[in-house]
Amino acid sequence: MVLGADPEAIISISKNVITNNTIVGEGNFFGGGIVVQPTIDSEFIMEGNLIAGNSAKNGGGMYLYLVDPACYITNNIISGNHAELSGGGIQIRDPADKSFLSGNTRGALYLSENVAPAKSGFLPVLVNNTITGNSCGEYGGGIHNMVTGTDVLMFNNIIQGNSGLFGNELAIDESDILTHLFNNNIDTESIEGAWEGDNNINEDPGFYQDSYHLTITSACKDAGTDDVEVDGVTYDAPERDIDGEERPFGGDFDIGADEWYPYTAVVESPTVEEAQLLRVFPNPVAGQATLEFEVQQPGSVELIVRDIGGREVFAVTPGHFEKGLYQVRLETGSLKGGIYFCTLKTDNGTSTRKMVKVD
Ligand SMILES: [Ca+2]
Ligand SMILES: [Ca+2]
Repeated sequence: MVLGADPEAIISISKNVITNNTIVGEGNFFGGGIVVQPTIDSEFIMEGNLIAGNSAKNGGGMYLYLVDPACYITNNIISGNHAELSGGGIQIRDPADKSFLSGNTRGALYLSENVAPAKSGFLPVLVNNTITGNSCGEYGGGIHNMVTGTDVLMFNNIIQGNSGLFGNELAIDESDILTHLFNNNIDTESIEGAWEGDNNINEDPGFYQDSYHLTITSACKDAGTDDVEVDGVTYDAPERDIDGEERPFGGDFDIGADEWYPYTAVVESPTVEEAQLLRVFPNPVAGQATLEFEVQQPGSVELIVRDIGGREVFAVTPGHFEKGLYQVRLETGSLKGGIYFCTLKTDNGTSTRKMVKVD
């Protein structure tokens, strides 16, 4: 898509699902999932999108061409995209690079910006994205950064499990600009090109079975940062995660698109017609209990666990839940042995289950 807007406008692309698109042919094709090319220098925000399973010659997941480098890309999941050449997940590019015209090609997220420095003084920022399982045949399995006109900042991102010939996770072409990397989960040994930064980790992300929600033992929990300062400008991490949940939860910001909460949406639409409103398992329980419940109509949900004396020992505060099946994981290790009552309140009614804790 080509976006035209008032220079004062903010262009926003959010909460789209862009999957399984392919561009094929003999030409030099960019952006299997999405091509974004603003025509004038508006600020650009891209958040909460799922871009998966797309392919192209370059920029398998996404090709982004920015006139003004001020862009904020956050809470996106970019997974399983493929570029025949470079930028399996994302490619960031500068139109001054004539190779763009001569068929020299690049890979999955393809970000491009103009040679002119940002009027706003802001850098392109990638923060709290989950970029996994992308691949390409040349530069940058996860991200290929070809920008020459400005520094680029990446923090709190998971960039793991991508593969490319040069730079499995990240390839950086230009050594005259700086790619700033802070608090990412990335194997920095595998980066092709020059970068600077600190507090990056290289750990198994510890995903839940949906491959982007974090589990309770994930190394990404509380390993992010609330902001990063570059050249006197402070860049903030997003206030909410891909689920719309507030950041931070617990001690600090998490790395990736998900902020870990004790509950997780596990499927979007339940298929079990006669699903019980609330299930508790295992039961009896000694360690971690799972409380599973179905929300049949979008609305308010409250989950409370009380001991036999009626004292509240655990609660998920009332909040808006979309239709779906959810699981709450409850650590019962600190609870005394005995009988507990788990109560789910939804707009449709109340469901209570007995849970037996054994020491
Ligand atoms: Ca946290
Ligand atoms: Ca979350």
